[in-house]
Amino acid sequence: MQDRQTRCGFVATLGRPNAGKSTLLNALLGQKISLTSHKANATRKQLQVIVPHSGIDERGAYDAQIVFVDTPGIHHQEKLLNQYMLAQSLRAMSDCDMGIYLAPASDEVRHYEEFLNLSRDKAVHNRHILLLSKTDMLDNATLMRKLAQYQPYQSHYLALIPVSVKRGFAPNELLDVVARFLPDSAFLFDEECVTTAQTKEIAKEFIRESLFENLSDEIPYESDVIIQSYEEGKIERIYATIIVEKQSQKGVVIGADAQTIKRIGIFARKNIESLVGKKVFLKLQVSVQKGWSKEIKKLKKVGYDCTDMS
Ligand SMILES: Nc1nc2c(ncn2[C@@H]2O[C@H](COP(=O)(O)OP(=O)(O)OP(=O)(O)O)[C@@H](O)[C@H]2O)c(=O)[nH]1
Ligand SMILES: [Mg+2]
Repeated sequence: MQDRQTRCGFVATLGRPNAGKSTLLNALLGQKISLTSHKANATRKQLQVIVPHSGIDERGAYDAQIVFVDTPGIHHQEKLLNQYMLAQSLRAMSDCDMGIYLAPASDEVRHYEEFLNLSRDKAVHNRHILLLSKTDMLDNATLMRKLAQYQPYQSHYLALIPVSVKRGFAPNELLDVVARFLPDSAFLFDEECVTTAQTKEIAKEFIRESLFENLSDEIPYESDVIIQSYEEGKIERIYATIIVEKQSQKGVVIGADAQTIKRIGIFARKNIESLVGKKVFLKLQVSVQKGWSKEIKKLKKVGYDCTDMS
């Protein structure tokens, strides 16, 4: 009997803000690891999610380890943090073996053209699956017209797949297609490993997600989270600081009778508890750090290292 092949590779998940990248990765893994939000620009740095998959195709029977790299939405803004976010996406385009570009079904095709231009000299340029996402938002006839509009670009993409993560999503069908293009390689990670991120980093992201969920206007964009300490034990004890730009924002985050910060804490704690499978004690405080996102040195303290942005 022939040995099963092993395949392993890095797959950048790319697209404009709010395209559904992080939601897709959570659905492929079957577990929430990446923060998601109805507000755009939620993901700020790369996150690796490792999905095992086995199958059989024209190359033979295989066991695969697919390392999906979640990235911030591709957008252009002058602020240093936004430049860092774009650099994270560009780096994934260069470093990964292949990509998945998510184009929401309601998007205009010109955005895909912009991606092709941006990725011109990158590894994923002609090595990506074009995923038409959020197809549940269109009727069938419109979806067919949309698919036809992407046909002229077929020399650039490996496959064109319509997907709705919210309705009738079949992860294995997409994983089969991804695995077909993965390099032959031994596994790079332990088989039980689902992410290269530390639990502490994911906890930070879940608290940030709660800021996006519970606060409006500019505050989610002008705030971030620093985990001061993460103590493992029968109960995980997490002490974290929410940093904001202005004194007035601190008041909003805390809220009347501290009701808002309580809500933020409960929402985040539930997600962290599901992740670690244990009770979590989460203590949040708020600190005003004016200009925290405007200087390289300050951003580094919050976890965004801009020193070698490409
Ligand atoms: N209707 C519909 N909504 C979806 C689908 N997939 C994701 N969404 C929603 O789209 C919004 C954005 O999802 P995210 O996964 O955070 O998008 P993202 O591309 O990671 O966004 P950024 O990190 O900001 O770039 C959320 O409100 C999701 O619930 C889908 O298949 N159908
Ligand atoms: Mg995201």
